[in-house]
Parts: sequence; C-alpha cells; structure tokens
Amino acid sequence: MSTVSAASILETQEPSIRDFDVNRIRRDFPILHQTVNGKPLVYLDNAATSQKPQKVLDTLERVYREYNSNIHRGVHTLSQTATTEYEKVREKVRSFINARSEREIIFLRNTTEAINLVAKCYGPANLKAGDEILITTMEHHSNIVPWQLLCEQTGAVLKIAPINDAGELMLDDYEKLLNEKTKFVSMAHVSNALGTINPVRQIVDLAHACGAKIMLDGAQAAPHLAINVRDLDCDFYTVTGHKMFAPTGIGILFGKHDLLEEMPPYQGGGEMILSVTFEKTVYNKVPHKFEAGTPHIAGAIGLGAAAQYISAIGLDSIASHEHDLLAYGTEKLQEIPGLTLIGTAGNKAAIMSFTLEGVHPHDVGTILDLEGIAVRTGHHCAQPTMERFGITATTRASLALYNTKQDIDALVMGVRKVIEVFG
Ligand code: 7TS
Repeated sequence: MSTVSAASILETQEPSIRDFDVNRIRRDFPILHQTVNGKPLVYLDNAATSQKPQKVLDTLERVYREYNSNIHRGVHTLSQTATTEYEKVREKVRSFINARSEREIIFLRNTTEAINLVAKCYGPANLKAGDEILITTMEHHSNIVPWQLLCEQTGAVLKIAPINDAGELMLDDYEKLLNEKTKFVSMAHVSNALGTINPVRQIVDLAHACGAKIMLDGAQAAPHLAINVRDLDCDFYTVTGHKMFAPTGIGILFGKHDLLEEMPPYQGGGEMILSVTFEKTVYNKVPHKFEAGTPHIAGAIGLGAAAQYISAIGLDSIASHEHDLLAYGTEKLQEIPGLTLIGTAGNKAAIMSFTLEGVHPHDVGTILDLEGIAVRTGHHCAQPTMERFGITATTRASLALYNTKQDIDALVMGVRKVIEVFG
C-alpha cells in the first residue's frame, strides 16, 4: 500500500478529489472551532485520538434518544431496531475493509483488545515451546506485551525485526528472521511513533511462505489508507474506532473465518452461547462467540457512521490531502535549527515526530499548548522504538483530514517560540 502523490491524483480528475474542500470538512467537526488558552485550537494529536464529525455525534444522540435498547435479546421494537442497526454496521465494516463475510468482523473495545484476543485464543493451541513469534522494533506496546505474555505461557520465543535510521523495516534482515520455527508474525500497518507505512502485502507473503499466520495492527492505518484485507490476505487485522472519527471503546478484529471457527472463546458470558447447562455449554457461532456481554452498541453504530463518513469523502482524497500536508510540514520543520525528525521513511503517513536540541519534549508540548496547539509528547507507547533512536521521547504532530497548512504554520511558529523561550 503506498501513498499517492497529489499531482498524479489530480491528473486523474477524480470528482471526489477535485471536490475535497478542507474548510467544508472542518465545519463537520464542532470541536475544532474553539479557542484554547486564548488561541484558536490547532489539533495535531490525531494519532492518539481523532475528533468526531457531527454525523457521528448525531448518530450517537439518535441511538440514545430514539431506540436505545439491548440487542439480540428483545422481541420489542426498540430492541429489534437496535439489533438491526448494530448488525448493519458489521456489513459496513466488512465493506470498509473488504472482508469476505461479515462473520469475520468481531466488535471489541479497541486494537489492544483485538491483539490480546488473538494472542490468547489463537496462541496457546498453535504455539509450543521453541516456536517463534516475529514482531518489529516499531511496535506499539499493545503489539508487544500480549506476545510476551503468550511466550511466557507457551515457552515460545519473541523475535524482533530491526529498522533502519529512517525507521523503515530492514527487509533482508526480516527475511532472515523468518524460518520454519516462525509460527506467528504481527506488525503495525503504520507506525504510530514514526509514521512508517510498512510493506504489509509483501510481509504477508513472506510470512505465509514459511507457514506462519500474520496479524496486522491497523490502528494508525484506518483513517488514512484504504484497507483491503482480501487483497492483503492477512489472517487477522484490527482497527480501533476512536482513531477513525468514531467513539472510544469500539474497535474491530477481522479474522479469517476458518481460523475464528477453530479458536476458543475469549470471554464467557451472555451472547457468546447457544445453550448453557451446568453439564455443558454450547458456544455461539462466530462472530458472536467472541462478543460476550452487552457490547458498546451506540459505539458500534457510531463506528458505522464514521466509516460511512470516511468512505463518502474517499480515502484516496484523504491520503492525497494528508500527503501534501506531510510534505509541507516536513520541509518547514526541517528548516528549524536543532530540530531532528525521527522517522523519515520513504513511504510515510502524516505523522511528524521530532526532537529539539536542548529542550525536553514535555516542555515543547507545554509551550505549544499555551499557543493552542495540541501535540503528543513522550514515548508514544513505543519505548523500544525510542530506544532504537537513542532517545526517550519525541514531540509528535499527527495529522488528519481536517488539518491545514495554517495548522502546520502555527506548529512551526510555536516551535520557534519554544526555541526563543529556551534560548
Ligand atoms: N497500535 C498502534 C499502532 C497504535 O498507534 C495504538 C494507539 C494502539 C495500537 C492501541 O490502540 P487502542 O485504541 O487499543 O488504545 N496509539 C496511541 C498513540 O500513538 N498515542 O495514543 C495512543
């Protein structure tokens, strides 16, 4: 999957791209139109969580105003409406990531829960002592710790693929780490700390060639790139709703149907059963087997609205807009003395992580906040990535479809102010 240059896209004269109007898009996001510390808000913390468009806010309000009810268990009208709306989202999400069947879509809390589910439910039955799990140096902690737990449980060994100084996967080394002991591979589609877009299609083939199953962590991919799990042929893929304009507390796990069928349930409770006696419980079919308890009904319906919102604008248009901003921001930031970009991959999503000589990122973030600019500072839950670059933290500006060149200019002015303050 690659980002596309704005010029080449515009040449194709696709209507959705010609029509991309960032000012119109900004009007869809009420939260953006406020001042913070007396300055207009510049929201550049989208990799942590994105803002929500009016369409999603209205959808949530409608759920609670008009048909709030528990799903899958009531014969009454409200419950039937809630069930229908909730289940419709499974189809919307299926289409959004191009899965074969909506039975391959499991609603969960977030990406973290999805990775834990796969580690817990696929892992123990399929991995034994001495088997290897391969991840990379650029993973979020949620794509490290569940595998460490699985290694502790099974005696499997965690292997780490290296990255180069630009923050790109070193493919030759990656291939060398794959062998007949490799039983599972997991990798971020897009790195949250560096912005690197990994060559996941190629990695899936490499993993499968040595007989390993592969999980892709799409937390940072979903709002920026088109995801096509059928083309990718990955075994598992996960998306977290709140980074793609949906509410917090809702995400999805995609899994190939035959794998999900074989896996034991994640949690026991209501919804995940067909029948229960004290002697024997019969589990429900997938995906319900993995959805114990009352789910985040409104959240899932909000996720459907968010996916529709993204699709209506078009991921090509979004990628093109963000790619332009990334190019502009990279150029402007690089002009600042003492600023070092961390993560300069050739194929990158719109994330700009940087250090500033002599100034701790928390101080950068604090001063930017006084200017109304929201960025993330710290290790971004990717401590091993930081360690790879010999640092403990960065300042990270992460963009979304509603950001503008003016936002980047504000960031650049803010960073220059930081330098003034710190001499
Ligand atoms: N994987 C990646 C690549 C992520 O960026 C994140 C969250 C997660 C997994 C976990 O997502 P969750 O929804 O389950 O929490 N990343 C960030 C971040 O960069 N700043 O705050 C959260």
